[in-house]
Amino acid sequence: MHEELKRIDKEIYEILRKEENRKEDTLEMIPSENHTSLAVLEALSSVFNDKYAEGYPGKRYYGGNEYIDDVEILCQERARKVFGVPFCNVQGYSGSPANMAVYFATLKPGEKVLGMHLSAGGHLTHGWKVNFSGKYYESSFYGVDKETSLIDYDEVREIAKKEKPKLIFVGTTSYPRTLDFKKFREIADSVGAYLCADISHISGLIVSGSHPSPVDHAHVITTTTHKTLRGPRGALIMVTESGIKKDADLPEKINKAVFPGLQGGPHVHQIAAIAVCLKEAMDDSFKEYGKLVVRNARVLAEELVKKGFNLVSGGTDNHLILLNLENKGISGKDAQNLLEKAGIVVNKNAVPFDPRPPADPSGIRLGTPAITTRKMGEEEMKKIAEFISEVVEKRNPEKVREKVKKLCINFKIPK
Ligand code: DSN
Repeated sequence: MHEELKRIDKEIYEILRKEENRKEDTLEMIPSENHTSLAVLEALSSVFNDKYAEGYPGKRYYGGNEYIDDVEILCQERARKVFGVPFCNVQGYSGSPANMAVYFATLKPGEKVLGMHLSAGGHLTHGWKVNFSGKYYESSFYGVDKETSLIDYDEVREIAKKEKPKLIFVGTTSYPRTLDFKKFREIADSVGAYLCADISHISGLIVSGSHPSPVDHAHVITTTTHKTLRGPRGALIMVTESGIKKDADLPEKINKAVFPGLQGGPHVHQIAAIAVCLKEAMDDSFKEYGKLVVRNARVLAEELVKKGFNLVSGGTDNHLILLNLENKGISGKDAQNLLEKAGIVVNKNAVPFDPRPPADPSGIRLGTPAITTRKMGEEEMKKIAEFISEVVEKRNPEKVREKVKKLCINFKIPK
């Protein structure tokens, strides 16, 4: 593989080989990452990369877009089918620009947005002050209950009533529990707001029937395509039937927000690769995959509880686990570094009401999407819980590193 790259640019080739080897003999447990298929990677590294295609199918500003139109139309069709929505824009470069397009389409600068607080598991683009969403829009936040670490829907309702946002985001980056989209819609309706479900973390679970879908509740749905959906980096922006009912022009507004509002030429190679991942997501094996991701996370959570770990909310319903390490006498940053030395790749993460700073918080976030792609199951989850416990309790990453390598050899990344 990569023979031409090796011939032309040995330095990049060598680094690429190192990265391939790193992936192969470590456990990727950052919940927002995955291992994409070779088919997705081949579409990404294709001549589709070369084409400018500003505009939309049939209405391009450049010539030579006959086949590019075919790719984009196919990707749109597959997205509509996979998620069950009447409209999907497939040109968003990634999650943040996709959410930005939703702001552009639904709000004027200075209008109000309500999102989940970053420290409770929200995302920067849901109104955080240092982000465009908090700088150009007036944001307020809901969090989680101090006792249960669960979203308190009554609190969300009260904040919405007081703040009267025009846009509400439901979507999380470190919330291990099921989201009640129906309740969010009721809250949005009570103040006349748009509801945007940002399902970036859980879109693969939704497609596989392992998490309820927001399709009957949200007006707009955004998702990245590279997390549980297991595609290339990229994004989808969907409008539902009820979104069109609320504003018949919403699809057109989303399209205009993406181009010419925010972006120039779409990344056609990315769109082709998204189309491939959506085709893969239609296969029955993907349904099975989503179920296994959740089952693996639950087994891992149960094993970690047995080993005295403190799990935020006590467990998980989805693909991720948030560990509060305060009782283990180690910070999230130190735990991340030690685990990495052992070949277990996780990321430090704030826990709700974290007394520590975001750069060195009390928790780590781990997930099962990538290790499930490697076909690991219940038995391996038990071993991994053992490894994590050994590293955190005994601080002996070198010893665990050998065991991780051995495990990885038996579970090659599918090509
Ligand atoms: N960076 C993503 C994550 O890791 O959850 C969110 O955008």
